[in-house]
Amino acid sequence: MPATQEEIVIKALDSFRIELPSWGFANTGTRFGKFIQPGAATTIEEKLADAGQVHKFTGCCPTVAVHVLWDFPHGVSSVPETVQLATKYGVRIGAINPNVFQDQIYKYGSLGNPDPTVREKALAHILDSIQIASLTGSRDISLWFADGSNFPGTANIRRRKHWFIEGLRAAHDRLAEGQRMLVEYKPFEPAFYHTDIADWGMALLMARAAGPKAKVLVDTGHHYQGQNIEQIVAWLLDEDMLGGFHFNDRRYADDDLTLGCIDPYQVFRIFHEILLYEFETGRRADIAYMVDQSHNLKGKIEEMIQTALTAQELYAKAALVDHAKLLEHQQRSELVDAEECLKQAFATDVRPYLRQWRRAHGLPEDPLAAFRASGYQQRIDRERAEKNLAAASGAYA
Ligand code: AFD
Ligand code: MN
Ligand code: MN
Repeated sequence: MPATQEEIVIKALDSFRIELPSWGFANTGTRFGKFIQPGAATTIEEKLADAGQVHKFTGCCPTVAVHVLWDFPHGVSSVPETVQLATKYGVRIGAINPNVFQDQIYKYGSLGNPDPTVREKALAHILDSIQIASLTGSRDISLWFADGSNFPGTANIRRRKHWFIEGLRAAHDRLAEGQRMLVEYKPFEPAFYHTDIADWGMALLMARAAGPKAKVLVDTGHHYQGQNIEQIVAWLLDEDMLGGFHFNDRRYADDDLTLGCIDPYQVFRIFHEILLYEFETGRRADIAYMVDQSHNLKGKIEEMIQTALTAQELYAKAALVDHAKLLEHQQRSELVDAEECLKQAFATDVRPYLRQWRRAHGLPEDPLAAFRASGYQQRIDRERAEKNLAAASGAYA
């Protein structure tokens, strides 16, 4: 007896989890300024409390990615308290994100800096982050580098490639058993002439050179217009080199908008390639689904709830593709029938099944409405307004 649509979706949702970024709850902005929100989180405790709300109402966000400089103000010594705070708010610490892009010493790069003392400092920070990961029980260290240059002729691209491989290898060799290093790529910004790890090919080569515990991290906003992201995903899956995602949506560049707000069909196609890989190989893709968004204008917790619910909905739709039928149509180049396998699944209204899953897990059928009714946002707006508005006056100083 074939599984019903509801059974397929429920099974997919039971295994789908997406990790929240601590930085998504804090005041963020663009290089043109920040719009401060009264209830924004300003401490790691507040970030974990807010993330705990998203998980409480959605049931699919049990872990929180943290940023070492921003979330561990006292470095390694603040780890035990942070781990306790995560437990207090019903979440766990997830990926550890080193920060080798905002200190003044990184003006000309971190692992790619021509000054060996800066490269050493960047490596030391990454090694500290690996130690933090061991203390928090995190599996992944997510490495993003802003390194690059703004003007032709000012950086030796090949030498920087070698410095990066040297630094990544040294870091890789200090990974504990079970830990992974996720190498993220980005075509441009903040560097506007060349970025040292600019595309999936460079990240793949860097990860391969670093060692077997290194994989590629695909940030959906880190691609040129028109790039076929799901093709990159299919290649990395086939090479067993896809470590995970930083999900967001974009209209033009690394806009860090709400997942699915611009192109939900692309997210569906990414999930489809992963689920087709699992169907064809019989292997579970060991992928970290993570959010990486800047919630500059919407309410931060509301936007995070929107993101989690959209991710669940698109993953559920992708789970409804009839893979056996699709493979047959592909084999016979029956183009319309093959395409219809995807379009039928994408067009399926899975919201009744999502509501069923939530009921079965004691969750509100409408998580956003339930959060709004909880009064949590009004409370934190009152409690945090003074320090945030003080920050607002400072933001324009
Ligand atoms: C910025 C970068 C990159 C990185 C993130 C968290 O573009 O996506 O992963 O900050 O450090 O969005
Ligand atoms: Mn990212
Ligand atoms: Mn980004």
